[in-house]
Amino acid sequence: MDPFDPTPDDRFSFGLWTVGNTGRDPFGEAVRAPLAPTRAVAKLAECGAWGVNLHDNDLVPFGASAGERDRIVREFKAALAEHGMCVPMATTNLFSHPIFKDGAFSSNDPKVRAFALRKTIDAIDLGVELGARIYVFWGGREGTEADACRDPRTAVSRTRDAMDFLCEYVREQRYDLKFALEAKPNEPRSDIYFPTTGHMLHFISTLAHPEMVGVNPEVAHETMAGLSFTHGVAQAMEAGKLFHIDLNAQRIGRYDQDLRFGSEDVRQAFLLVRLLEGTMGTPRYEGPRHFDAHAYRTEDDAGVWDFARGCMRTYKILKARAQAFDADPEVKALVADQKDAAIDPLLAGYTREKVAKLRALPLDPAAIASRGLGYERLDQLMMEHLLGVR
Ligand code: DIG
Ligand code: MN
Ligand code: MN
Repeated sequence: MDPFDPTPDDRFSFGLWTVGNTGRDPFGEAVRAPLAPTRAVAKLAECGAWGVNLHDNDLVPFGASAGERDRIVREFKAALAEHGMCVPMATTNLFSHPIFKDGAFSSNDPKVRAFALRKTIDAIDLGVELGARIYVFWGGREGTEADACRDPRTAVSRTRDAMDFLCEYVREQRYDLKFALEAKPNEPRSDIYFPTTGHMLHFISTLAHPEMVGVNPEVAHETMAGLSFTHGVAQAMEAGKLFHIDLNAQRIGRYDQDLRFGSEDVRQAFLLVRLLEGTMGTPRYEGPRHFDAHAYRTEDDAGVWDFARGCMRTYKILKARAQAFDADPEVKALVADQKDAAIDPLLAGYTREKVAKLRALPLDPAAIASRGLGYERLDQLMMEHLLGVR
């Protein structure tokens, strides 16, 4: 067996909309035929994926009758059972239909906000019926071009009202479901509210049930904002709020490319996998490894599955490289925690005595500053592990 072949233990998942992306873009029509959800399940299972995610309308067309919905769900469940696939995450499409052209929860029109709430409640029911335990909110249309249209504080308060309402719905239904909020700075709106994972982490702290809500950071979105994705994910992990993650690749300064995982900034992809897999001996991320990405527009159907296999294979190669890197004795020596029995106790847990001791410490700034840190050697070692020569 190829060590980089995916297994269900890797918990790799894809959205129906990812492998089902038909290649339509603002400048061209679809280049691939639509992919039936049941075929997506079969093909993803064949590739070695563990789970498949969906927006409500990826599976049940907008406006479908109740009978049509039940038939589609029955067929989809049969495909999941036949291929041993699960549905780890579900979400609502609150961005495609023109009704959402000025947002959903933050819209100025109460009828739009009501429609968005109702659509989300129905989509939550669908996700739970399919076994989802995580529910993502991506507010792709929650934003502005003409910023004078509303006080941005109103957008925040309307979104909080909606999230608190939906948390209460999940509690009353006794659903075993957590919410994960996904940030993006812009596109399709000129500015999107809650533009980064950091904004989301604060927003969660203002909710009625913050314990039910975490984040779903995406590589491309934080990169579009010019931020370190790994640092944002680390802060979410440290706060116990990394409930889900959208893995892909992105070149800074461009539209949301949603490229195959690891296909752009390999160093950052390596450092992200090292963080998620805890190869430093630190706590690892236990949630789904979800690829929110799609194949190049140049690709045919076969290319779509090359894309899916490439996402998972690159993740597993980087995991093996990170394991080797953190097992390297020279690396261990360079990143080892510096311990100082006299100073460490003074650095947390304020007391007046500690102030006096800090003031009495014989610290020589010039001598301390003169120490080299060996980061050039460390980073070269990382490059050599990455390039497979060590
Ligand atoms: C875009 O990055 C968003 C939508 O694809 C979806 O709502 C969410 C789920 O991962 N990501
Ligand atoms: Mn994206
Ligand atoms: Mn995403």
